[in-house]
Amino acid sequence: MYAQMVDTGANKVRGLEEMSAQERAFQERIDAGIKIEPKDWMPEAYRKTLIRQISQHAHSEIVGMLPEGNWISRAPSLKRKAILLAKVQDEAGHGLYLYSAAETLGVSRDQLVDELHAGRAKYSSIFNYPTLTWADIGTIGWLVDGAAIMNQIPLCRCSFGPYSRAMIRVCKEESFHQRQGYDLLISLCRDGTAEQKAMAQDALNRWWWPALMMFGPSDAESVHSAQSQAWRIKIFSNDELRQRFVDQTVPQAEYLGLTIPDPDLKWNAERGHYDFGAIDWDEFYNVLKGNGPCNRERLRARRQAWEDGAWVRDAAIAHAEKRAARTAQAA
Ligand code: FAQ
Repeated sequence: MYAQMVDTGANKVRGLEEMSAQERAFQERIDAGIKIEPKDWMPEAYRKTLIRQISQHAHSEIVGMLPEGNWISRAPSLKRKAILLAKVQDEAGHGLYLYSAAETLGVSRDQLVDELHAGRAKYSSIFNYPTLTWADIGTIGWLVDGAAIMNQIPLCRCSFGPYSRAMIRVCKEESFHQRQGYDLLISLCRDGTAEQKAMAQDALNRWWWPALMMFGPSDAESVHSAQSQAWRIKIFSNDELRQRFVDQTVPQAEYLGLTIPDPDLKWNAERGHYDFGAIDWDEFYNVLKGNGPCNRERLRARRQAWEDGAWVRDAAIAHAEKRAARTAQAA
């Protein structure tokens, strides 16, 4: 596939004949489906691309705890509270696997977290929107985790071993998250009152378009897709995954009796896919620049959590040092 010169996005990818012998051998390994492990030789740009994507992904999981964490104390029953607590805790775990996967590439978690707190690192645009009602919690599980799974199942087959292995467990947990969100919406829409259904519709109206933006810019605008696909860091393009997500989600909305807020949405029998309306890319880029409804609040909350946790880190280091000294004395 590589020799045909991949050109699926805004950037171009070098052909095999333009590469050094070492780069060519590396590319041929990837084309043969052999995983790259941390100690293997890799082009510097491959390493940097992975650190960029994996760390953005890790930050998304950690910042992504905030919108849902907002509702833990207000969940309407003990059962829903326990489910939500477990979900938010899972997201923390995902962040930690991902920081660990990034660390195998020679960068430290502290460096990555510093970048986030300095406002220099990206995380998913979706987490800059507010959770205004309880229906938002169901909608996040259904749409946000649904989009995350659509994007992450292929990543289980990506070329970098530690990332692909982390994704297997993450995807299993994300499936549970998606189901719990949909289950919550079934309670509101099929078993609930007219008011509860209206609350779910309002949540869908607000989250639909930001969920579609999670997949990133259109293929024509995507800066990294062509090279990342050639390296099998990405298996499918942003638009391919977005289309799959729309196709999968429309029947789920119909089952709930909810209307997707897109007048241009319609089944295209010729393509075998749903056509959908234009995404407001100005909104997307504005959120990326830090001007979304909650960007500032999210960063403030993360910095505060980091500062409040300093005593835990200090205690853990003091304990480790004491143990090491005791072991050295005994030896
Ligand atoms: N938000 O050239 P591309 C979750 C940036 S996890 C912010 O297409 P690429 C679980 C992109 O970084 C959700 N920035 O880039 C959960 C790049 O900027 P850069 C996160 C975005 O990397 C659920 C620039 O635009 N998932 O939800 C976004 O090839 C519930 C150009 O874009 C992952 O991170 C965006 N939406 O493709 C947690 C999955 N889209 O670096 C809690 C792994 C694009 O040049 C609760 N990541 N950008 O400054 C990926 O698959 C890819 O990185 C994409 C972007 C597809 C996100």
